[in-house]
Parts: sequence; C-alpha cells; structure tokens
Amino acid sequence: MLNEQLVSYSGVQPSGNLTIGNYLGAIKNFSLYSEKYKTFYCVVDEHAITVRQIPADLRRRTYETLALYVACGLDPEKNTLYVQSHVHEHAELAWILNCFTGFGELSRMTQFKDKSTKHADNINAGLFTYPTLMAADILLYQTDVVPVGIDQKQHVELCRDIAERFNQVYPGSFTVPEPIISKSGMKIMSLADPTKKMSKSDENTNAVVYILDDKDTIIRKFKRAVTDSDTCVRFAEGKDGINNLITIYSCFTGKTIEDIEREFDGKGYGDFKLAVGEACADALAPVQTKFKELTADKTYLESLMKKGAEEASYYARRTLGKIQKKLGFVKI
Ligand code: AQP
Repeated sequence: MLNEQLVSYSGVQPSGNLTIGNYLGAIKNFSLYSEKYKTFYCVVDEHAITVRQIPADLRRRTYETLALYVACGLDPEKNTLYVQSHVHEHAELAWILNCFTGFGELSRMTQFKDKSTKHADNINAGLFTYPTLMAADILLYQTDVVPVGIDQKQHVELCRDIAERFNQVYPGSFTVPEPIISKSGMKIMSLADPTKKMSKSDENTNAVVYILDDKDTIIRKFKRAVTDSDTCVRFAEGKDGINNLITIYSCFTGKTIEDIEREFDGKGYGDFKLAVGEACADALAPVQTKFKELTADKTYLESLMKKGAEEASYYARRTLGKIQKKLGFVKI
C-alpha cells in the first residue's frame, strides 16, 4: 500500500512482438485496476537482456510496448507507465534481495529450467536471478496485487517468500503481494503445439498470433492451428488444440464455454476456426489503429516515458531509502 491506497503492479518484457497471450493473460486485465488501485505498469527491459537482444530491436520494442499499453486502454493519466531501466532503484534493490534469496529457491524456478534449456549457450547469472529482479520491481512499490499469467505465478510466490523473510528480520519493510491470475486468459497455448505456452520468442511465427498481426494473417494462422481428429467443438480432456481455441474465442467474445459449444453444435472445425480468427481480428483492430497513431509520435512516447519515470522514481526512492536505512547503510 502507498499512502493508504492499494497498489497494482505488473510488467511485460520487450523481448519480442507481443502476443495475444500477453494481451489476454496480462495487459487486457491491467486496466481493471486503474480506478481502485494506484497502478504501476512497467516495460521491463532489464529482464529482456537475460536473453541476447539486438540493441536496435530492443529499443524499438521498448517504445512499442509502451505504445501498446496505451493502445490497450491504459490511460497514462491514471496509470504510471514507465521503463524499468529509467528507475535505477530496481537494480539496486535486486542486489539487496539477492542476499535474501536461496540458491535452492532460484534453482527450482521452472522458467529458469525452460530458458536454460532453450538458451543452453548462454545460461547467465541474470537468467538465474531474474526472479529477484522481479521481486524488486514489485516490492519497491509496496504492491498489493500483481496481475499476471499463470506462468509467472511461481515468481510472484517466490517474491512473497522473500518479502516475508525480509520482514521477519526487518519488520514493516514490504507489503506482501498477491498474484492475480485472470481465469479466462490464464494460459494461451501455441497454435502449433497446444501443450506449450504461446510465447513471443517462439521461432515458429505460425504458432503465435501477435497483437499487431493483420486480419488475413490472423485468420490464416487460426486456420492452420493444430487440433485433433474429432470434429465436434467441445471442451474436453485430450482436446488441447480445441480447448485453446475455445478459451481464445471466449476471451475475445465474452461467451461462456457452454454458449460456444451450443453455437458450433453440428458445425465443423473449419467454421469454428474462422469464427475465432474473425473475433480475434475484430477485437484487436481498435488496438492496432491506436498503436499506429501513438508510434507515429515518438516525442509523445518519450514524454510519457519521462513522466512515468519521474512518478515511479519518487516511490522507488522512498522504499529503497527505507530499506538501506534498515540494513545499516550509511547515508551521506
Ligand atoms: N501464453 C500466455 N498466456 C497467458 N499469459 C501470458 N503471458 C505471457 N505469455 C502468456 C503473460 O504476459 C505477461 C508478460 O510476460 P513477459 O513479457 O514478462 O514474459 P513471459 O511470461 O516469458 O512471456 P513470453 O511471451 O513467453 O516471453 P518470452 O518469449 O520472451 O519468454 C506475464 O504476466 C505473463 O504471465
């Protein structure tokens, strides 16, 4: 809590073009908190470099991710939108928290295991300590809730453990945050392998629907989505591909699973896939229009970055100062 107000915090890495997984699992839900909470939404560029990035791409995507926040409905007057590397307190608190995090705890993180398999040539210490930087992001703002996709739940739980451990030694240091997982868009799966999460860094671009894909591309990708040999549109065990498409269709239309099963009763997968593609493209169209407007004005985006960094720094400085004092660091 900050100044008696509940706080919502989350972030997205500019590590690739954002997907409908990022949209449905995270960004779309961020604006639900704007009225009742003090909200901080960050473009976490420091997290992105745990995997090698091409500098020009990272720079472009940082602007684009900020623009997408606004295009997806986050009003910069009501939400603090900023870039992680503009607030140096994140890296400083991360170091402190590293000293309160167990090697065993970090070793158990499934994202570390997955990413170190995927990037076997670059298993760096940053990839390993990614969750402590994420804990610093969250704890700097005395966060109450963290809206994330289910894949990030384990990291938020570790953040809670770190906060509780720190509070035991230095009482009253941090608010202990709760992960908030949206039920519907909790995990959007790859269209090519529906047992795998849809990820922006997937090399198979047909497996992923990007927020900025045009309508034809979206429809084509859904048409090619892997399903099964059955022909009936129903949500059931063993039908991972169809279950994923039903989830996506439900998220974009607000229809329940039962409504969807009824709507496509007696129709084949072809009709269903086309409907999913159209619903997705129609829902994303206004986001894409707004995104184009925003990215045409770099000066405006830079003014948002500056404003967001100033707002975030104020609170980050306050928490870091308090923690340094508790630890016994000398102030000059
Ligand atoms: N497929 C998904 N379904 C639901 N939610 C998802 N999120 C990501 N993919 C899905 C949520 O999006 C937020 C931002 O994610 P991130 O940028 O921090 O990194 P990530 O979870 O590692 O996402 P990606 O797309 O898989 O990125 P890469 O490929 O770079 O690793 C988080 O709240 C996440 O849960």
